[in-house]
Amino acid sequence: METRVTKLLGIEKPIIQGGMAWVAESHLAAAVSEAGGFGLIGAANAPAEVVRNYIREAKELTDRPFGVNIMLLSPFADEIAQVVVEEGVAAVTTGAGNPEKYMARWKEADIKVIPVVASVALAKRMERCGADAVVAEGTESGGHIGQATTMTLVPQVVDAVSIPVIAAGGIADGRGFAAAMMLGAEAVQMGTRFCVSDECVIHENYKECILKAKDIDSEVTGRSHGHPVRGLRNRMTREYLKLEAEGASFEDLEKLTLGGLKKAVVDGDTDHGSVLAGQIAGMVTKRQSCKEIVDEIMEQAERLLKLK
Ligand code: TUI
Repeated sequence: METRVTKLLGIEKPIIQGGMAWVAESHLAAAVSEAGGFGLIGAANAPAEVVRNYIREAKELTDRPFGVNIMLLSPFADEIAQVVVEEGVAAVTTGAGNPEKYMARWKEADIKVIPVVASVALAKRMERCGADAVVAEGTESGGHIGQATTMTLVPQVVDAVSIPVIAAGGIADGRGFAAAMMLGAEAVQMGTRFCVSDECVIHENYKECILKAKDIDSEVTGRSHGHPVRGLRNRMTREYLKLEAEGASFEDLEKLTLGGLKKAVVDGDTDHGSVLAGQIAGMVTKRQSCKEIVDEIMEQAERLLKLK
């Protein structure tokens, strides 16, 4: 399936893997790119040299293009913005902020720039600054989220900009893919489904939580301090939401989530850690390789879209 996004990124299939913090490392990114999609390394809060090593590792694992997601709240964002130039990555996506100050440098280095946006206003601004595409990410997503749903955000962003739009949030199969295309998207970005892929190196307990999750098992913590984050309900989110409802301070709430993602992803402590996942976790029920995931979604979507 060819779209402006497949041409932009030099890929066969318009499926991008989300640059998930602590989850999206070199093996996952390389496996998705090898499957014909576009893999991303999630820089999250990692130091620049750790990200550089991930990039070099991914280069060893695949000759296909892959990218890096830069989480703009990271204290290392400035350094990582330079590392991607030095390492010549194919594309950069950004999250949780406005990447404007880096755009000229990335464009000069011929890096494709694809900011993740949660509003029409930021999408338009990114287009004006020279973005090659945007990911319109709905509130169904896991992790740090905006307010609009994928169903409402994607067509409004599509109408507002001329650059290609990639839909994210609540997409995990061929039906979601086809629906996103109907809304005007030219690719999808998925996170939660790739978390349970064979190549994803996260702790088994984390994968089990996603596989067992039902439709309404995610919660949003942090709304009161302006950084809403979606993850699966557990002991930590229950405690967090209780304290948040009682008006606890940002500092007290932070104590509950500090290091929480590492706790869940690396140590497998899914009671006290942050098990970030999207609302679609309820539909993610099987373990497969990245190739099986990508092929199954494309097959189903092409049938639905009557391209086959
Ligand atoms: O960034 C994400 N998802 C993430 S980042 C992350 S690590 C983290 N953990 C706790 C708190 C904060 C970050 C886990 N998941 N997705 C992309 C995304 N970007 N979603 C929403 C946004 C966004 C929101 C507001 C982008 C820009 C924005 O406003 C920027 C501006 O200046 O107008």
